Amino acid sequence: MSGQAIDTDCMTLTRFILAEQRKVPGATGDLTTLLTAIQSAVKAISSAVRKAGIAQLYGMAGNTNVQGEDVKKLDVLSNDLFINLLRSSYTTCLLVSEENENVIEVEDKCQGKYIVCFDPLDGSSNIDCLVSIGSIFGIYKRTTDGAPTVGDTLQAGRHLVAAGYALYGSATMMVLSTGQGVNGFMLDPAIGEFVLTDPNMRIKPRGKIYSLNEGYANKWDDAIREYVNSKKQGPKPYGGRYIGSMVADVHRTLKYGGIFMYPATADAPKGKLRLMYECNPMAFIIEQAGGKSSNGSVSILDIQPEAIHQRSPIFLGSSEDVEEVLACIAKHKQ
Ligand code: P6P
Repeated sequence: MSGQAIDTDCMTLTRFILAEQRKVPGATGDLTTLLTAIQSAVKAISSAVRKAGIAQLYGMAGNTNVQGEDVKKLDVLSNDLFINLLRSSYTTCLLVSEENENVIEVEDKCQGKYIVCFDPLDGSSNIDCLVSIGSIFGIYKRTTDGAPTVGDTLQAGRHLVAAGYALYGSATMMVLSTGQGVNGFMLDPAIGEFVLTDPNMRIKPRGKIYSLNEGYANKWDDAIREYVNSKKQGPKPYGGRYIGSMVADVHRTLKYGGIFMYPATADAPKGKLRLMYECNPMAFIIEQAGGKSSNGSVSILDIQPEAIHQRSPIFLGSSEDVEEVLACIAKHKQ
């Protein structure tokens, strides 16, 4: 019979998460349920992201489909999917979304012990030119009793229970860590499952790529300008790569090595990227893969959050590359 052979024993994300749970004595299975809910949201977003291009192809009006029904913007749809699937997993009590000004409190009857911070569709401004975009999430466990409050969400990244991202690129990929290393899963549309394709992902100690928006060069401080300039010197200068979609830039950094940066600028003294649902989850993943993260002074994961939408400068990637830019920053502070 022709056609693609089906692996009758493939390691799906669902199977992997369950196997991880079995390694934890006394595990209730709530994290498994929660990660499965996130997986379902990502599958639905992946389908919508890919259909959006087709919708444009058939010239559908911006906000209505052929039935004249209102079509939600992709970032609104993605946010609704995350919120509804997380709520209905009975494992969460508070949600922090890039799309919502305030913390979302899950109704009593659906409450569980986890807190999820997420950017449901990061880089969505890139969708019309078909540049890869992604979803980013970080999971904490509540540490207090009684009614959950916004204070429960303000936990440093060091306390993350799990974090990961989905990349809607040439394929749809989920990269996940529950604190025992990093694993990558590719969505196989033939079976509708994420399949383990990148076990135990590790980042090189040093790469050959630097990644930041050089359009702001006149807004950088001297240390960044000196570091970036140094990467262009010598017989083997680094390559410059910048997609402008954090998930795509960080995934390339994880796969190929090098450094991703969104430093403070004169216009954005705290940088642009958000600590709780962009910087922390990505720093968790990179550090779990053997890399390094920093805000220029300390590991991203050691920053004590004060507000759910606060921003942070970020340097992320191969440990030797991050250490090099930090040495440059330290030199300029003397
Ligand atoms: P800039 C996308 O809008 C985003 O939030 C991240 O995905 C990306 O890394 C960054 O902003 C790009 O920002 O200022 O370089 O366009």
